[in-house]
Amino acid sequence: MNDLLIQPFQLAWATGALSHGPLIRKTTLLGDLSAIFTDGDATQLFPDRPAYAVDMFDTPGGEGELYVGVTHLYPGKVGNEYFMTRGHFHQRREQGEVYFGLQGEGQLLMQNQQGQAWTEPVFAGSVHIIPGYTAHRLINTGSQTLSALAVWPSTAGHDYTSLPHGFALRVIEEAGKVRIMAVKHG
Ligand code: PAN
Ligand code: ZN
Repeated sequence: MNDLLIQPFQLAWATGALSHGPLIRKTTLLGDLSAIFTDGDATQLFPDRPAYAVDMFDTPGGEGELYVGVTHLYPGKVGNEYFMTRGHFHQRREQGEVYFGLQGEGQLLMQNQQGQAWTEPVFAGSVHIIPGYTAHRLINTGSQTLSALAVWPSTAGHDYTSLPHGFALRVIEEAGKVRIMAVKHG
């Protein structure tokens, strides 16, 4: 076999489009996210509107293996709160992840197990090292799609239930500006 004919997986850095590999796409609708927004009821006005899509290469999992995926988080707000991903700890808490900003602008919100939360701006070319034991969520504060590449251990798993009070910071629009605010009880 001629190795030169084998195409590697490909990522279009400017858009986050993945190609040349078996792909899985998971779309999350606004209607699935009522629990995470302050004005959760407002998500039910447009329950079928896609909030974000995650494309990932359908590669084998297992101990020591990595998954590669791109999140496309669409622009929008629920009330004054920007569209965001559900956010999670990894089931295997010690396992970290790396995010790379590709297009758009937003924030990566992180929170440790002691409840301390912080954000990093996400933009084309930004690199984010998410430590182990740290929950993470993307927020789109711009008017374009926010796309970020992620690489994480395939055994990490996603735990969506261990932030019963949510994250301790919220990202809202106030007087036309992005504001990151602390919330009581997270
Ligand atoms: C990402 C996230 C993706 C969607 O691939 O899974 O951004 O966010 P939620 O999983 O919180 O809905 C990742 O962090 N993987 O581990
Ligand atoms: Zn993750």
